[in-house]
Amino acid sequence: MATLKERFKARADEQSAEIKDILKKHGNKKIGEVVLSQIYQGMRGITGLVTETSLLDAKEGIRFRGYSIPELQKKLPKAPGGTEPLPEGLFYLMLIGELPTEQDVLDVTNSWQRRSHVPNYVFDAIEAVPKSSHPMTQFVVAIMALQNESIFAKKYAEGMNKKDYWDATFDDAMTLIARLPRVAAYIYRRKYKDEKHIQPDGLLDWSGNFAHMLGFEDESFKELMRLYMTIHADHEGGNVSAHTTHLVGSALSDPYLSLAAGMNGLAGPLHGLANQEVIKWIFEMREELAVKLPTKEQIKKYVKKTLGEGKVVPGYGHAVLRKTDPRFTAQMEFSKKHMADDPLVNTVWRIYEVVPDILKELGKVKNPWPNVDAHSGALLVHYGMVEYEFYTVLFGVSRALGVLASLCWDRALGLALERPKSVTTASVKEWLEDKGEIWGD
Ligand code: HAX
Repeated sequence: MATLKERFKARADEQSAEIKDILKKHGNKKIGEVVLSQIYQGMRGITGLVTETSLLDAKEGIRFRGYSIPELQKKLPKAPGGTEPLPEGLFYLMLIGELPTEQDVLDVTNSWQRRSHVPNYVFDAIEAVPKSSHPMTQFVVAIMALQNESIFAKKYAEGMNKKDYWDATFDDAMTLIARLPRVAAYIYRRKYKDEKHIQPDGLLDWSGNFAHMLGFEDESFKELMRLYMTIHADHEGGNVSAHTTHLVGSALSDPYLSLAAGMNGLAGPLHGLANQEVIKWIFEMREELAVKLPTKEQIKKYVKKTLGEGKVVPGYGHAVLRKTDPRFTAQMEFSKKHMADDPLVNTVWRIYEVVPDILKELGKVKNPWPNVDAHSGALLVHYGMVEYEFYTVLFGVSRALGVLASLCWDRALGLALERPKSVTTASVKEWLEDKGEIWGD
């Protein structure tokens, strides 16, 4: 029976041939036009990247290889007795493009188990930075320390044929994903649990084992981790973490260097760090109001105060989405099932009833609806994970699945070094006065 690597290679060869044909026939077809404001405004809406693993529709939300989150919750294999999808299955889907069987998922779990040993010098590297360092800083330090193991870097130094880039990238991606839960759990236990580390359990799936190493044995927390790791994995290619990983990888920086770069982007408050900002903001609101479950009126006042201080409402808005994020909805459904009476979760739901109207009133916010980060923290607090500075690391472990599956595709398709054109305002002014071109090489 073909291995995951062999299946991936077969799919990639098929796709490469298809792309060659498409480019031969349609390479000069226009895909849209760019207006001046877009280059000053974060390249919003400019189609300029190929990412095979998922596609974001502004109204529908994310689809992974054509499947929505509710569809994946039904169709992907589950842990024994569980109801949430195993992220191993999503990784398989993103890589191969087809839904996996139970056996395919088991094979991924086993492969990650076999590759999961973290060398001691990685823990030493984490120990070398102060405990007070942000968990995302420690996480990136760990990824950089793991880079010593890169097969891509080693083979490139030995003189690898470009036809083999995908092979070394695949191995690095698999090994890196296998090791991330261990280093993330180490950082959590080091910083928050008196350095009482927990050894991995080789009988558990990837997320179940992660929950175990973090110190959470409750089966419903393990289910939450499976859902969490699935829904945070990928959001097409233009978001900061995915785009950065792809950009750095396009210089043939190995998967470790590329992922570390992407994780530094995820650590920004307008991106992944928003998950910690949401809970910090709600905790501060509850403290100021001295209540566990603020009323809608109290929330309204607090939101207006936040906006008046020139801050954003964390967890709301999106650069592409124009409706409630289906990742928010999936978490809401989970909390209705497991913790419907939790006051913090109810606060999140009340905020959802109040914030969109206030943001709409501002007249400038393109998407007043909640994103993935608006809900995740409340679920974690429910199970006792109150250390919100750690939340973005959880997001990062999951995001590695998507961006590394994409990196395998980048190398298998031989995608080019990314090098868009930039301009200066002086050159724009000349162009506007018809005195010169703003594009060139
Ligand atoms: N609260 C207050 N103002 C907001 C806002 C919010 N939640 N969302 C957007 N705006 C403001 C913008 O700051 C901008 O104001 P200025 O013109 O004064 O600069 C204006 O509305 C237009 O912005 P936009 O076009 O609607 O949004 P962008 O594409 O520029 O930015 C962001 C998208 C997600 C960065 C933005 O909505 C935001 O800052 N949200 C809060 C932070 C957050 O939740 N980030 C996580 C996003 C999802 C994600 O990546 N998760 O990892």
